[in-house]
Amino acid sequence: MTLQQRQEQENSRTHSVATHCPYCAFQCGMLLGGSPQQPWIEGDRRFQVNKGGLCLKGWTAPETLAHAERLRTPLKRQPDGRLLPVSWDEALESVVHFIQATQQRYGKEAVGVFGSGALTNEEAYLLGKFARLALNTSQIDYNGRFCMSSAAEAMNRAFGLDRGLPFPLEDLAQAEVILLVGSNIAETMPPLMQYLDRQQRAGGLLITVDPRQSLTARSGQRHLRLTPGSDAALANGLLHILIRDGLIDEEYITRRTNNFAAARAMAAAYWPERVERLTGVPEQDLTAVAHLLAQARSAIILTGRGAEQQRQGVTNVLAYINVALALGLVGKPGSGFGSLTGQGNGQGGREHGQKANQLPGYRRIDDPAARAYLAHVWGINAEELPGPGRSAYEMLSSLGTPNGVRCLFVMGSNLVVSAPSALHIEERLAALDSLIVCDFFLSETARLATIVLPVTQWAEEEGTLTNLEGRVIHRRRVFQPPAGVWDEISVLCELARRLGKGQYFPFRSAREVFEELRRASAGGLADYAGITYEKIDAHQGVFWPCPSLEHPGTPRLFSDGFPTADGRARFHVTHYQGPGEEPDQDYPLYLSTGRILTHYQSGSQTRRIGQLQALSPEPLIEIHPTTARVHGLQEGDLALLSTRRASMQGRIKITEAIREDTLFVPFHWGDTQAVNRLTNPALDPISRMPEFKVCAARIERLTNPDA
Ligand SMILES: Nc1nc2c(c(=O)[nH]1)N[C@H]1C(S)=C(S)[C@@H](COP(=O)(O)OP(=O)(O)OC[C@H]3O[C@@H](n4cnc5c(=O)[nH]c(N)nc54)[C@H](O)[C@@H]3O)O[C@H]1N2
Ligand SMILES: Nc1nc2c(c(=O)[nH]1)N[C@H]1C(S)=C(S)[C@@H](COP(=O)(O)OP(=O)(O)OC[C@H]3O[C@@H](n4cnc5c(=O)[nH]c(N)nc54)[C@H](O)[C@@H]3O)O[C@H]1N2
Ligand code: SF4
Ligand SMILES: [Mo]
Repeated sequence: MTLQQRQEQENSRTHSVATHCPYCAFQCGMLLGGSPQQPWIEGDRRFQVNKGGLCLKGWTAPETLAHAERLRTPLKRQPDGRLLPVSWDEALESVVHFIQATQQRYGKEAVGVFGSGALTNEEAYLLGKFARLALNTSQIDYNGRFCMSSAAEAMNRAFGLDRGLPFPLEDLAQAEVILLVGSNIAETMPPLMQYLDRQQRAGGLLITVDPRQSLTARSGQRHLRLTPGSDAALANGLLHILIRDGLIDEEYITRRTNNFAAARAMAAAYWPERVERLTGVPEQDLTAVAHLLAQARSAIILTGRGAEQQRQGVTNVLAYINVALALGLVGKPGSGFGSLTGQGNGQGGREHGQKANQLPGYRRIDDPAARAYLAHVWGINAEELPGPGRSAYEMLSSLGTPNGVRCLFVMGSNLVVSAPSALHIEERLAALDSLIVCDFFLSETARLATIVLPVTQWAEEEGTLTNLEGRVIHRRRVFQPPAGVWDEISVLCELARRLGKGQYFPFRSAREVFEELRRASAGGLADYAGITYEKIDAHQGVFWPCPSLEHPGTPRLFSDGFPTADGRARFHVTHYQGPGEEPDQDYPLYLSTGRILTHYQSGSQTRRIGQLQALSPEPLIEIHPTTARVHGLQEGDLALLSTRRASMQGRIKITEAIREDTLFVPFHWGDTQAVNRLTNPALDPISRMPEFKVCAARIERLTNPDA
């Protein structure tokens, strides 16, 4: 390093800004400086959550800022089919024209909005308001439906409130036993592992439940390698053993819960031999885990997408909550139940009104009092507010149909890669009158758009996000956005103005939107009324609910009661149903999907980062050695993977860590490498979550890859 280079680096360091990572819900604090072309980045040691740690995705995140493929001008589909640059004025005028033409012909509801857990609280709030007030449509939902909806519904039903972790992360380090269900933290939130490491160094036990002995499972003391889709049976089996062996907390159950009798009667049918047959988990392992949980002075049960992204995702989560309640864990320090939120703002993004059934502050759109309150804040009549709309997959399936959405506005999702049965979704998108996509890259979805609007990225805009603990944090702006790019707040306000609704969208900054969000959420379950940017900065974030400026925020929930009608938590009857598709002669294996360390979600960002792409250039199909042998497959072979819906090509990765009856494929790739062309869109009846985690599949060697 020359002297000049060293001096420049020192300059960057001293002029760096504390901000947060663009990706997952752990929202690591980072110091970012230099320039978009030559960024300087370091983990923020002063931020209590990650304590300086970053994963490889965080370290390389600044590369997206000055990326050569960055969109810098709006694009418009030409009569000859090409997407060509146009001015902002022409693009916005076209968007307004498309919206109005569709609404005049087919009614207000023919315009739909698809939002994202990647948006800041301010953007998510404004997008919900834009749909209801500027577009007058009920048709809005978001990609979090594919992520947190099962856990959210289950926690709402059992506890009366959904905050992914109802306790601070610090509690994880204090727990004697952690039961981690269907989550691979070591690859999906690596800096979170420091809490589990501390827990284990202090003598604590980590027990994992996963069909794969994942990187995370390997770091724990016990692993239950269950059959995909059998979580409810496993949890009911644990409850059965706890009751049988007299290990439940009778006093807690009587004092703090209701409906236990129904759960007890249900659990009677899950005797361990039966559970062993359903889950493949040996009876003695199940018994040992039940006893370890019961003997611990403090224990935490956590679920991730493994148990939640199923046709019975809500039931699965409720079944694990039953276990936590029977042990009296919920509301005790160092103990409890939680679900690990996924997207950067997966928590805040589900609180402020971009869900089909929701108004800001985690209010229900079908609740007359909530409607009256929001109408008052927004200065309209409650009758003008649309009712509940369709959930994500149902809206996407309706595209271009007679009563469906015909003009779709997408902000922050690459849904042709990430929605289930993706070929069907592609067909539906093609049937639209118009598709408008706001993104900073030409994602697989943006490639299909009528209009593409280029927007700012994380480090170029200010806003708040709510991390997996319910801690509201401040993402600061570090760099000027490139010329030609608008931030989402300006896009929404300008569109509203051109649609004749400008009086409701007078915002000039994220802070101004946040001021209205505070009022809109006041009195709701997710109450942000007492949170300000200054307070966040002074305290490394503020936990909601925070109803007043004097209020310190609420790191720990449920210590003295539950926000339910009777103040008690509720047990549920959680019978095991099995997955929507079981293996059969034609499709003899289970296929499960998920994530690997190097890529984020649909890969639209991380597949553009050289280092990450070089580490994982293509999807690998994980298969057990015995199964590989039976199918004549060797490491590195190209294989054809098929389900009842479609086929894809992928390379074989042989691993002892997976069950013999199961294959695992990450969903980070598009087009012919998209595993979502294969997945089953069967939906959970309550959360409308698709069954990403289980379907029936067949695998064969590809002798002629080009055919
Ligand atoms: N590297 C990386 N990190 C990410 C993301 C990313 O895309 N890449 N995305 C972020 C987001 S939005 C999310 S939602 C989180 C998700 O984070 P995780 O939930 O940790 O991730 P997944 O890989 O989807 O699933 C976790 C595990 O579920 C297991 N599983 C599969 N089927 C079953 C089953 O039937 N039962 C049980 N118990 N387990 C099963 C899989 O084998 C897998 O190991 O990650 C966040 N972090
Ligand atoms: N098979 C299978 N499918 C899955 C899952 C699975 O486990 N298996 N997991 C599901 C889960 S948990 C999730 S969360 C979804 C996520 O899937 P997607 O909704 O596709 O999420 P991303 O890949 O993050 O897509 C975000 C897109 O928006 C852009 N973007 C990022 N940030 C912003 C922003 O702030 N503003 C705007 N305007 N654009 C932005 C990115 O460039 C990218 O093109 O996938 C789901 N799909
Ligand atoms: S763990 Fe999540 S927030 Fe932290 S650096 Fe990695 S992707 Fe970013
Ligand atoms: Mo997610």
